[in-house]
Amino acid sequence: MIEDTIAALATPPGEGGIGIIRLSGSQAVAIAGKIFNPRQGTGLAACRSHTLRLGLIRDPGSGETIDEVLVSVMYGPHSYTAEDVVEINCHGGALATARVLQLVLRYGARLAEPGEFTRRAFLNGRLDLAQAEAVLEVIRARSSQGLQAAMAHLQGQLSRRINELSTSLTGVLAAFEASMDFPEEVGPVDQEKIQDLRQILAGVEGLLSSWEEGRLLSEGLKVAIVGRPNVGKSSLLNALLNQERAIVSNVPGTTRDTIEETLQLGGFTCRLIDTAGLRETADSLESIGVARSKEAIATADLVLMVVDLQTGIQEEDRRILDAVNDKYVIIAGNKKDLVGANYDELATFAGDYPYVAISALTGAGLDALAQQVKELVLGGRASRQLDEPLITRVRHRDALEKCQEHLRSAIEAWEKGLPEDLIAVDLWAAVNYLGEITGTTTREDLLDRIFSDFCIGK
Ligand SMILES: Nc1nc2c(ncn2[C@@H]2O[C@H](COP(=O)(O)OP(=O)(O)OP(=O)(O)O)[C@@H](O)[C@H]2O)c(=O)[nH]1
Ligand SMILES: [Mg+2]
Repeated sequence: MIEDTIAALATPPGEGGIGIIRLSGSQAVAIAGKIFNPRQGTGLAACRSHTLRLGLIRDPGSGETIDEVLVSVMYGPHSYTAEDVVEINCHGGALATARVLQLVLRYGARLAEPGEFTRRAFLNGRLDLAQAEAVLEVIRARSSQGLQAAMAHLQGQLSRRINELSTSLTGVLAAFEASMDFPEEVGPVDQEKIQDLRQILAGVEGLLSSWEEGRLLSEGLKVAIVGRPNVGKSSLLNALLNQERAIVSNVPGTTRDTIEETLQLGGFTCRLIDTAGLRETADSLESIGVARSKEAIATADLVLMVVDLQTGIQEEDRRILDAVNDKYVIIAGNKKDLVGANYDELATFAGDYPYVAISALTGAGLDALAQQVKELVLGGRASRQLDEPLITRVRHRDALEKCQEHLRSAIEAWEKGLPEDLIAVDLWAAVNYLGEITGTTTREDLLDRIFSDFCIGK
């Protein structure tokens, strides 16, 4: 049981429209009641759950009025932490909120540690660990796709899948335990169970296969805009940003250094990198730029290759495409405003790569480009989006990989006819790794690490 009552500023510090002091614990209502003077009616203790009261916060020692506030009371277990929660909504001044916080600390609350409210929600069983982590994911989401995945996690989509796998695995394990404990009565483990194990393994592998997409969602996509000089790379960056960020000129070799900006493309957070036009050059500054372009290409998740529809495809374009062929590539035929609507040459050049005709000048085709980014990253898995969970955290991937190893080794041991107790050891380990994800088998130090990433007050 958690004994003490914690408190913290739950809104960002500084000036704001509102500043909230949040309390959680068995004494939350009593402590807030000591400093709160209702405008009308009875004190906080008589307040119904999930209602608001208007009143003044007064320092009982000096009698000084600190702020006029709205106080909400949410009795456990129907609250964020599953404990009694009080939120004091102050006028958003830095000093007033600090004074209110001081008062609740003086009257018996303890300052909360980072993530402690959410940690309590986990410890009280209102959220499992994957859901608690999803709270942070929701807060930090920087793209609509990322937010969608985070909300699915928060609502337990991943946890349900993990629990299903874990339940099946526990069933197999129980069969082994029974066979080991009562060999006479039960006999050897049924061959059908290895089929179950293979299915569980396939489930774990399915989750792992979503990591690539999940990683791109959580970390953002690094997109390099590459192409010959003067094809309109910087113009494209500016057009996507809606801002004159990079210098544009009709002199080939304008961009000498890489320029990086973050923006949303197709629902993904992208770090867009404009690079120096790629060509053989004797200019030493320009050749440094070209080297940097190559570096940007090497570390990019996606290459946006720009070609010039007006000049048409040239030998240099083919060389560049050859150099980027191990990446996700989208070919953008730029300056479509200058040519007719015949894109045969572009299509032939693109071959199997997706392509789109655009104009950085008029903005034509940019929506289609964003759509292609989305399709390419989702890799035709758009249907997965809604019902299949996505792995977005390194911690979850690591646990799943460990689980996968032990499952494989258990299946292998079985096929070799090795003893049951040996197989059971692997199965136990596999179950435990699944449990680490949802927090059923998680150690204290791991919890410390996870929740220290949160801000105070969450
Ligand atoms: N008509 C037309 N002109 C464009 C378009 N995009 C770019 N341009 C022009 O093409 C020229 C080169 O554009 P930049 O964006 O500087 O080309 P870049 O690929 O960044 O060139 P470097 O930095 O030299 O490699 C400029 O004069 C632009 O105004 C377009 O869609 N239509
Ligand atoms: Mg440029």
